Amino acid sequence: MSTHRPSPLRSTLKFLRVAWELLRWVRPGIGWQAIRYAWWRNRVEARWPRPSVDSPWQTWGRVVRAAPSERGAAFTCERGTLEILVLTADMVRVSWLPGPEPPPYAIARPPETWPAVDITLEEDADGWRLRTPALTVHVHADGRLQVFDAAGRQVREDLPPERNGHHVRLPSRLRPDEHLYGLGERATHANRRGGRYTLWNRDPGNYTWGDDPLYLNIPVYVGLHGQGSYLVFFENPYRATFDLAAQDPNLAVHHFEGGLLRYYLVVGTPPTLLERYTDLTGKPPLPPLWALGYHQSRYSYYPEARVRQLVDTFARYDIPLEVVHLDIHYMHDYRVFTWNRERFPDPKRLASDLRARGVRLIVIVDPGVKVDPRYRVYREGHERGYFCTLPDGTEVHAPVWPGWSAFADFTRPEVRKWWGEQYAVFVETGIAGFWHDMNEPVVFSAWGDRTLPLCTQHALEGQDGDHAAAHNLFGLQMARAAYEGLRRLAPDRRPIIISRSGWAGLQRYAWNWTGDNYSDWASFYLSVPMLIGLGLSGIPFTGPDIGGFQGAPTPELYTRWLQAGVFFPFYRTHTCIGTPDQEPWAFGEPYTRINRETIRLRYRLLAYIYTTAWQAATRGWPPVRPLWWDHPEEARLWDVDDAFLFGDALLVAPVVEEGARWRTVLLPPGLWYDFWTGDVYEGGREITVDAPLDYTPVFVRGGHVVPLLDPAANTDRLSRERITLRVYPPRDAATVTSYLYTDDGDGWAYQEGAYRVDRFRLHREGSQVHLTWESDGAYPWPYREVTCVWQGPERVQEVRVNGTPTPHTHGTCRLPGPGVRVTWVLR
Ligand code: MIG
Repeated sequence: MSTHRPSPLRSTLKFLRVAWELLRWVRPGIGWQAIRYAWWRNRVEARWPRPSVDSPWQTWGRVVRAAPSERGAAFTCERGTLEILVLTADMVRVSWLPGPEPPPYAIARPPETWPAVDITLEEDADGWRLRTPALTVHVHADGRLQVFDAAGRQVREDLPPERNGHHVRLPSRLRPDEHLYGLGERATHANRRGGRYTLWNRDPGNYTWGDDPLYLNIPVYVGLHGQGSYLVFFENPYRATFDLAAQDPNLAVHHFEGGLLRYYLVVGTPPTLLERYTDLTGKPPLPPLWALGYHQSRYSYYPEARVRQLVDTFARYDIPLEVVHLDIHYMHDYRVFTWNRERFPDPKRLASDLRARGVRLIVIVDPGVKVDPRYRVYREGHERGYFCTLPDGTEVHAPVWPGWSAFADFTRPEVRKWWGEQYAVFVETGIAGFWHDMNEPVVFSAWGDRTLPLCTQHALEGQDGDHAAAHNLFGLQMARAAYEGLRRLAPDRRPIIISRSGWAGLQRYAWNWTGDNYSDWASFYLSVPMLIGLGLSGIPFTGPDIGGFQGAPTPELYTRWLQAGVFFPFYRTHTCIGTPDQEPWAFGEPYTRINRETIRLRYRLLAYIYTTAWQAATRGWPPVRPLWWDHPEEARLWDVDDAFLFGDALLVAPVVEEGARWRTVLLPPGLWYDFWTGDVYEGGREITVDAPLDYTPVFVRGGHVVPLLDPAANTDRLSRERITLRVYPPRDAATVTSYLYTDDGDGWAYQEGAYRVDRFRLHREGSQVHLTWESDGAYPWPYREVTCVWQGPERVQEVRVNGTPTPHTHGTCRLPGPGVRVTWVLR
């Protein structure tokens, strides 16, 4: 059987590392708990074993007949049924029955609610063809499926699936040039082809290139080749192994250790794929604006005086700061939903004092509830029977930070409701957001898989199942419990939860961060393909620990990482316990000065970044995108791991090499401007640019308007006094549209129309460049002063605003506001 087994040497090293951590930082007793737990877990797993799998693999046999169904077709096979459901013209759902219905957690929109699609079913000598206006599924008599786009190009080919007991596997044929992206969080190249991946949420300890799996696995990927692109999502949360041409160079084998073989296939361009996938699994809610600011964290800032001092120091250095994170030491003995009153005697006061200075607090929340009858949360959960049990009803206890702990069964609605209510203590205290850690779930186990016993029972919304069925859903349902609780507790605010683990659909409730990386250049580099992969898996809001978690970054590494992080949706420095200081000023000059300017750049870009968040919320498009996002036909871009697009207009080329003061960048086709120097480049080729320590190369796509805020001072960082519109003229007559989304920055009034979208359309006509500025929505234009900065290389002879010549300097002028038409007359 092909499950992932770490080598004995590796597990021993891991054990020693965990034991060392425990001895050093927790209390000696917990090392014994980890040994006792592992021993107990082995015993209970032996007592309630998983069903064995030893029959030979069997296909579904031949397809013998087909019949149209309500919105698709059912194909009767010798040993089961293939059911194809058409959800949209470009998305079908394929189910190989029999098999247990998956728990209802990933899908945000049930099949019967999608508008009807025109479909036809035809039979010929070669099998059956199910056609929609956008695709054709060709079902062969042996159970093979070919999927074609509207132009008749084959985009995907699935071979006959097989089953063995409760295991199922699907082999798919890959084209020689096919590239595969996604699978959630992966410590590898953005193109996952050639690897073998396990889908089982896991705390790897610290990780680097090649470690697999990590905390957040999602069985979704985008396939890209010369004939087109598609997305496939397997709605099956069981542990799985995806061999993406690791063994056979042209075969992907998807093996699930249980559950129904059901998958969704979408055919289209990359933006459509993500839009459809998030129509299916849900769009992320629009985050509050403040969450896009700069976050400072460490394991852990305490006591209160140190937190205050931290905020003072940011102010003293005049470095913008939005959020401080409190790690596990704020709790009383690691009891979740409590405060250590010696370290934090008056958290409410602390929160309001910081708030008065424009700084918010986010606290960590772990799922393990300390087993202690005198502790209210445990007592309540225990008395109501809300914690996970074994088949005989015994509560499952496992050691985590608080020692022996119990784990709520988040797959029950009443348990989620109860858990969600616990956040009241923090909401009343003025805590702004929550950081969900350890929710794979991970437990301290001296050997074996560091999670709950597989025979742990979960309700799964009444379907009932064990931990093999529910493990990958634990973090997702914990995030849901918190999100739904916060919507009730603070109905006027947009919840912020940052979750380490999760599954398909996590984006509906939470952001993510990429866990315990290292403070080295390789891990910095790795953060780029990781974010690209998460974005293509439907998780747009994520970011790595800037500067690295384990170890100490060199000043240069920290500075470079912070520069790249300006363009990561979640922008947070975080570091482990026992590491040296990792604040933006901790490395002395010239780094402090550079880091200050870097974080200010984040704030200057905030209106643009907020607009990328709005695109994520409305279209499902990740802010961090691969270079091929709008040029999937450009094969040269398919393997780029060290650059990315950020929103519609920007291309970011981080400096991921120590000592480098220049780098090469492969530009996608089109016209590109250097954000810093204004130099103009024709894309579709590789260029070499300067990359001084002061900044990271960034490019702007020709035809775009980039809004920059102009915070007068740190304290004024979210001010809407002044805005600059940088105009990057296009090369030709084709009109390019740029968007700027604005609303209150928090709350839900935007859903009642209190938002605005400003659209800037640029096009060139002979020796003139025209900008039209139109707007939608009821929210008033908030900026008092608008400056329009001409970024073209051409000399400007005259600028006309609504036809009237206007004073300008090299094309740069003041604008009255929305609704204007501007013309630059070039020399
Ligand atoms: O076992 O809460 O990934 O960000 O600082 C370590 C302490 C537990 C792991 C998280 C990390 C956090 C740390 N946690």
